[in-house]
Amino acid sequence: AVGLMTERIGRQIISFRETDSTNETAFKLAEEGAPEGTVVLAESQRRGKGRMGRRWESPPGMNLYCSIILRPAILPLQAVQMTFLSAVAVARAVEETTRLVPTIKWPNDVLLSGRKVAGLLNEMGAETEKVNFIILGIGVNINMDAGQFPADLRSPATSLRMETGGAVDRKEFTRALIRALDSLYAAFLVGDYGVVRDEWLARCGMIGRRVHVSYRDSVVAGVATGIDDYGALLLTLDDGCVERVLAGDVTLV
Ligand code: BT5
Repeated sequence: AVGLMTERIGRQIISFRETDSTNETAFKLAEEGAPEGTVVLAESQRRGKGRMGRRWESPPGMNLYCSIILRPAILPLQAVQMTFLSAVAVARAVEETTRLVPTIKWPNDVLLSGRKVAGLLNEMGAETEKVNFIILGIGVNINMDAGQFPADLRSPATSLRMETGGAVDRKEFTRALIRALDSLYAAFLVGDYGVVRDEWLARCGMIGRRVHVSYRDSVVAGVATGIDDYGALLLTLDDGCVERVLAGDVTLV
């Protein structure tokens, strides 16, 4: 399909009625040489993916499932900056289309009223020291109703419609998201990652708060004080030491 009049992202948009996972489709297209900025959209996913083998609920006709191919000249270590970029873009698009003010939860959630409205799953095709491509995977619950979530997600998850009380135009949201991604990515490419980081920190609901981070069998407790350029959450422990947390699930305590 013909794309939007953006600089890079969305100049080519490929839409599917159904895929296993837009991330997997985009990954294959990227390996076959699809250009930077290609956007893969699907009406539904048979096996929408979350992190660590988890599932992303992807019913047809009401939400946004999209994956974007980027080819930034960065080190694999810096790839996580792209997750922050996509979180900020989702937050901007939510604000623009609904006037609601979302918060970001490290590392990859966007929340409304403390409930997850969007999830991000970025994947990378890389050699040892070089990123070949990055897939930004973005799932946003747009018009899903409470009853359409599996029972265990009814309280931790939400949708734009559940928060605003009215249907939200999916096309309009998608356009707002792509424009936000395009402009943040343009800033990123000219060396302005600081813009992304500062807006991410301003929108992050947990900076300055006491949190628990659990990863596999261990839990670390401390005050979330920031993020570094490699995506780590900076946690000030009770003894004053700063710990860099690279992965895990955070809860406010
Ligand atoms: C994520 O993982 O939040 C990443 C989700 C990324 C989804 C997009 S959709 C387009 C692209 N293609 C893909 O295949 N994936 C990406 P994680 O932090 O691991 O959270 C997953 C957990 O969120 C699940 O275990 C559930 O508890 C919960 N969950 C599942 N579906 C949800 C939904 N639709 N809304 C809110 N929460 C959900």
